[in-house]
Amino acid sequence: MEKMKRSLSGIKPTGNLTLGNYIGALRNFKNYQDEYENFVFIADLHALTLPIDPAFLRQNTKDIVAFYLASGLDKDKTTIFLQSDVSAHSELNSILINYLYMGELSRMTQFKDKSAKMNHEAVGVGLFAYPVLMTADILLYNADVVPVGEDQTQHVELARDLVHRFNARYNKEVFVMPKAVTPKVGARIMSLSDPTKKMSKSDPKGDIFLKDEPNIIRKKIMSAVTDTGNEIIYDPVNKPGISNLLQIYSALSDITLDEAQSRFHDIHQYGEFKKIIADKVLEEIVPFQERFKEFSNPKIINEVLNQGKERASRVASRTLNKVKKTVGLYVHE
Ligand code: ATP
Ligand code: LTN
Repeated sequence: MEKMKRSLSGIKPTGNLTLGNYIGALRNFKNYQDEYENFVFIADLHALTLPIDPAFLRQNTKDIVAFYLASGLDKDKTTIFLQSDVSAHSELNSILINYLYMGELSRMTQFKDKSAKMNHEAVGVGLFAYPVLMTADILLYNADVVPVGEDQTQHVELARDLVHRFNARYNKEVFVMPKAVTPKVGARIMSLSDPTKKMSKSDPKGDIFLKDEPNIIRKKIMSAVTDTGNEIIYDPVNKPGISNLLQIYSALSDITLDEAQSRFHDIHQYGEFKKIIADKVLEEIVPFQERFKEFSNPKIINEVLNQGKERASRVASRTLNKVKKTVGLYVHE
């Protein structure tokens, strides 16, 4: 029998999840739980790469577990776990950090964007080495596919470079080559108040949070920045605001941008257009929020994480041992 392919992804608990996280990543994870061995985790160690309040981090972590369950992930089909619960992530990180280069890490867009806002002398080593840990996350599970939003594809490319380098150096296929998979529409949802910037949970600009009350969500959509004119067309350069709303509609309706655009052919008022977008978002998010509330229960969360920890640790320690042996670390019984 052919070996089942593996999928792995994660979200870091740095803040309240946005509609961007939902469309670009979260809602796609469940697509892999029937035909793939699916691993979905909370990248809590990654959340430490910038200063964060401990209580906030803990709350975000619990929320993400409930969000995962609310999105349709089933704990018996998907291994849902906490990165810090599986020590192999940190151990493989300590090994792989020697196989990636300062030059390539300093070219990472996420690092450049985040460190640009800081005093150069005080940029944390963890922020710089972020993609090394992410590479360890992916390679430990021999993931074939990594479903992510567009901003993470560069990190997955780096993981691919490392696989080439590592396998060539030891002349054997130690690691499986991973591939980033982004959604056809909605891989980069923009801010509603500034559609030239990415919607982001740690740098919110009037963005939609998955925990927002429905009336707030509607208000935010109705006051989204739009463009001059009155035509509803997809033109991200000249009409970034309208194009972003079309992306949201198209992704949530599972239709192409062309189809979405043609549905609005006869609408020439942005207010009317925005109302339809708001209805679409609420139609999806309101039931999702209800499920989220049901799953936000410490008993359920602990049970999911305990089961996930056990399954993930088993898979990860196998890979870690293989790597240790490959590089010459002495593995004994
Ligand atoms: P931060 O602001 O802390 O950097 P973030 O909002 O960018 O966080 P991440 O935890 O980095 O979120 O991302 C989780 C997943 O959501 C990733 O797969 C990422 O690509 C995706 N994602 C994040 N923002 C967007 C967006 N605006 N549109 C589509 N996908 C997104
Ligand atoms: N860097 C990712 C979170 C993340 C991740 C991963 C995603 C950490 N490790 C491994 C996919 C695979 C982010 O969303 N910012």
